[in-house]
Amino acid sequence: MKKIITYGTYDLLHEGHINLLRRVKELGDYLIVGVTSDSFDRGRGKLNVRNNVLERVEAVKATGYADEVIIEDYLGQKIDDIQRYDVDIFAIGSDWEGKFDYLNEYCKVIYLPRTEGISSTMLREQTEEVYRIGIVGSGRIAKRFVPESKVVNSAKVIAVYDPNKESADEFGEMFGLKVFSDRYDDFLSEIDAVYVASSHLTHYEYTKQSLCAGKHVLCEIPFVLSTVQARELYDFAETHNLVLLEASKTAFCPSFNHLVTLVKSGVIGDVVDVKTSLSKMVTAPTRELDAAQAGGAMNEHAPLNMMAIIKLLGKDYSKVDFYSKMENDVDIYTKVNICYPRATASMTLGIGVKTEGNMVISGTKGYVYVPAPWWLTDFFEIRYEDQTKNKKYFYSYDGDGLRYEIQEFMSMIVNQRKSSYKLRQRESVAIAEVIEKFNQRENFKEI
Ligand code: C2G
Repeated sequence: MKKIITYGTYDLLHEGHINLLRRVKELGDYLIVGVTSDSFDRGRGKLNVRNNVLERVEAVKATGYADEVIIEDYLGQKIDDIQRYDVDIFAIGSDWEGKFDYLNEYCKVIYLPRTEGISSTMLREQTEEVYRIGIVGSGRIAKRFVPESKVVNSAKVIAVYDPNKESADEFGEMFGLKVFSDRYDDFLSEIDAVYVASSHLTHYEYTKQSLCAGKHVLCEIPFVLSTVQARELYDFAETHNLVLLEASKTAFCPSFNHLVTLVKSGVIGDVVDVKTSLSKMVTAPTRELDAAQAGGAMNEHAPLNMMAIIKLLGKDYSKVDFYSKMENDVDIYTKVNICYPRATASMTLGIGVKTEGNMVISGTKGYVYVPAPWWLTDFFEIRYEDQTKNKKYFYSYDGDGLRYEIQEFMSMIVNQRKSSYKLRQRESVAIAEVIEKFNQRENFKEI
């Protein structure tokens, strides 16, 4: 029996795919089709695939050409599959001409002519709705947003708003955007969605005004500094059918998502402690050191660290204590101890004290070590008493990493999903709650 294998994403299955599968099948007696997993596609930069892996597998099966469908989940798998399934021929479309010659060592490699004039990319573009995005703020983080948005389908940044006209003009010039610096309503009237990347204390107002004008909002961290405000904004978005998402970038990053699912599935037993730290030194004058602009290590760094703790231990902590080193009314260092009924957690945050920015998740069977900078997760290791069982996980963290949160935001808009399991509204409210407790100096001690 002659066995053939072929691979693909098969997004929005079309005539080109069907022609290829038919011709591939004709090469032998038994056809195995490898369909890429969602995470494998994300890992190789395909962020815009429309159908999920189950839909794509079903579509391939429905062609009737595949005798077996398998999932392609890692680089190098083709070599394993060819040997494991004792494959005679590897066949793929001519757009890959030459790229898989290295498989000749294991089986015959055949490139079949591709069907001209049709592709998944073309179909995605034809059916794609483009959402016009306006950015509020023109600082450091806003500058990273524009290039990152370019790799996400449906997202088109067209305008910037900043009351500081000079800064807005410079930003607009740099990225070819329409510039607004006084009338916020005029800015809103030109766009469908807003990315709020202005200074902390302005987040609530800009988000509220944008939602009131019927615009979806992606808001930078810290989202807002009060629970009441957070709930009010989420409730408003919900009742008005709008997407509101906190831009907690690590929460949307594939490697961090994988870490959470591994821990949740019990690889280190019951989680008993989560320890995170993040320090970024700043020098005056800067808003991070200005109490009037809600500066400080907590407001700056608690959102990402608290997000990680909540994703791992939940939002129902029983007690939280803060220990801070203060300078001019701003915490340049804060240690936060969080008690859960059956676990503990801590965050060590600094803007004027330097520390190692790693994360350690301790469990009854082992622990996860994520080296600094844990929030740009591209590697972690699961470690056990018996070190031979340790396992290392490597990922790529593409660009500045904002593409993952932009992709989630756009996917929520396009698919009319109001909530993201990667960061639930109630989790975002719980983050605001901890920050609020600190700002109200609850269980607070100066050191
Ligand atoms: N194809 C074709 N004609 C088209 C479009 C695609 O013959 N007009 C072929 C491709 O050459 C490929 C298969 O259909 O053999 C699947 O294409 P995609 O879904 O685009 O998958 P791809 O990204 O090429 O994945 O490990 C994955 C593989 O490397 C290929």
